[in-house]
Amino acid sequence: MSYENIIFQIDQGVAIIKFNRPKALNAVNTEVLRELGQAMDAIEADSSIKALILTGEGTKSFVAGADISQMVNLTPIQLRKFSRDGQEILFRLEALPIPVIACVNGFALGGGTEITMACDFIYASETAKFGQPEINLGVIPGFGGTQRLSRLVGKSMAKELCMTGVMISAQEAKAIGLVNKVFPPDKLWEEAMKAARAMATKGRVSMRAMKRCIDRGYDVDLHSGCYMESDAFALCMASPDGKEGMTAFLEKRAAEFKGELD
Ligand code: DAK
Repeated sequence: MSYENIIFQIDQGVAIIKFNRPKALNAVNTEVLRELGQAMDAIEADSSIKALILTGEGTKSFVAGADISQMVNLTPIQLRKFSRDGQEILFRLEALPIPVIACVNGFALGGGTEITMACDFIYASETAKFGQPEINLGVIPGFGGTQRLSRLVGKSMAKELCMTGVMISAQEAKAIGLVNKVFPPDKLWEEAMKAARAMATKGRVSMRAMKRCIDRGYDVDLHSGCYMESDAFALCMASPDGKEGMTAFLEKRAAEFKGELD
């Protein structure tokens, strides 16, 4: 499979997707969405991939939003498709059974911030900037921004960011709970890889169950979420990985997870 607008690599079980339109600060157009879909197909089909990192090519930008020069020429029907395709890709990203880190090396604006919020967590460079500036263009976020931001940082903070359209620094994004960790630019990639590699050694069955419980449980009441957790916990215990993890502990050795999903 060939890619022109993203770079897709696999490094010892860690998949890497780099947005690769540096001249347009990695703005997302319909081609980027199509290639992301292809990369997602490849990740879903390869059980040796245990973690994914998303980042931007170059030093200036993660993704500076949807490509305004393309969007401005789309008809309302094409725009609805663009928005639904973007939302669909982000649902797929969110539902991957592996951990996904957004490694934000610069601007993450509009669609850029929306992509980071569909990842499991965000590591950012000290130089990164986040924001939902769509209001400055006379539109609103179209890839789930009005929905995911309020769930992550609360309704009033989401309203302030979307209604003012201001950019915030990585440190501010960390203070409101959008970003997990902030690193100097030259340490960001190393730290993201370190976290991805550490998670890649964990059991695939428990990682998938954990992610589903946290994501699906977040949208239901506490009792329903806890029932979901009990079922998933019992399934993990019954799985070969669960047995291996417990046995390895009792035998004082490192666990060797096979990651059989069924
Ligand atoms: N789209 C297209 N090109 C972009 C771009 C973008 N979002 N952002 C930057 N570029 C291009 C610039 O046009 C420029 O191209 P050239 O002039 O060199 O050809 C090049 O990247 C470098 O940008 P600047 O010269 O502007 O660089 P600066 O360092 O001066 O400024 C900046 C960097 C990130 C502050 C600035 O470029 C900027 O404000 N960019 C726009 C950021 C933005 O507004 N992002 C949100 C886009 S709207 C929907 C679906 C989706 C969405 C909405 C609705 N539906 C279908 C309903 C999502 C919307 C968005 O994401």
